[in-house]
Amino acid sequence: MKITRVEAIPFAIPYRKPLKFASGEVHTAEHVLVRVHTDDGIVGIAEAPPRPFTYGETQDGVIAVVRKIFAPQLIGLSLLQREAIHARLSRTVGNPVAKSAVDMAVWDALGRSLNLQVTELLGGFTDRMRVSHMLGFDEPAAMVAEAEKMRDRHGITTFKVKVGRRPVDLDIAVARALREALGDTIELYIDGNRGWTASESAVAMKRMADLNLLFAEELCPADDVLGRRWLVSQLDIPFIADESVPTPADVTREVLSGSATAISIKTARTGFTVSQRVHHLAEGLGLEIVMGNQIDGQLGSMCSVAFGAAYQLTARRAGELSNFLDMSDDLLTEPLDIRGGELTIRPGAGLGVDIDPDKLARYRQDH
Ligand code: MUC
Ligand code: MG
Repeated sequence: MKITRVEAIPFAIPYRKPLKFASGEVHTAEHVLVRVHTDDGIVGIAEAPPRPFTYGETQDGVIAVVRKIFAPQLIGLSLLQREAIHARLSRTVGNPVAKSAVDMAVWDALGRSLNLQVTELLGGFTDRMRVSHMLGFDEPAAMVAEAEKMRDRHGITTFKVKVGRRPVDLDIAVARALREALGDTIELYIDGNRGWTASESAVAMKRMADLNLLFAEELCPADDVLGRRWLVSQLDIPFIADESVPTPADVTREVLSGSATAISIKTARTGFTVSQRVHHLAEGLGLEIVMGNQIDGQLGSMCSVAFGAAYQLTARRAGELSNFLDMSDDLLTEPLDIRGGELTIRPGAGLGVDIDPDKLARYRQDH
């Protein structure tokens, strides 16, 4: 079970429907496939979705740090030495997406070596999660039509609506149109990606008080320290910290200072090893968790559901697992299928999914 090689392969797959939100937009999934090889011929896989507008990482940067720093540090270690692997990755500052993909590929390789599912190794609470779909910026009628399509085709009844950095009347009109068109049976919450100020957020939340929102996420920047505490103290629904809590220390700081009352876990930025720490911390602090989406492809979405299904706390709320549906294609041999509003773990070892070599050859950018 010794690591012999770590590969970082850039690939690009266009979106059929680009996702737009307050902090950026994504037209093409320019991700990195990480493969961890062992001396037994096992190959673990994971994908890194760089988000320069959130964490500063780029596709080129992910490849450089994996090839030049992480690979030489990990070769020769056993897959069972996950804490040693974590300690070596942690010597490098930042680079959360690159570290996470390496970490998750190690877990996938371990599962394949032991013939066990990753979700079983992590916790094995259940084999599925309810799905929440993230709706990017558009006109109200188009966002309602998208939500209805997701409900009718996939049974999805939880929606996260992107708000912020465009006219607040438009954001409120979208949330209102969704509630009116889809009724009280859907769950609805909003994510501002830091696009409003604290006072704009407070006014908008008052105007949406009758919409029965489930959560409000990252409406204003955590760096507006007192403004954010002031906002969170007056809300009567949980305020989710997402990009402001990329590490367990950030969770502790933001929650204990009153800047957040719930958190998003994204395996794309905390892998499995650090996501476990964040989960256990949140449980100890009594926080709700939503499994978030870093605009992941199918492999990344499988990583999210493998983690989310492993614990009661993460499986309780719908996870954001469906934005791969907006991509024109993907790399897996068997596409993921969301049915009855749920995404289920695959029965195979590790993450239970495999890369289609023809698709990888078509979309890889390094030849
Ligand atoms: C989200 O929840 O914020 C947007 C940027 C990113 O990194 O993740 C998405 C979704
Ligand atoms: Mg968010």
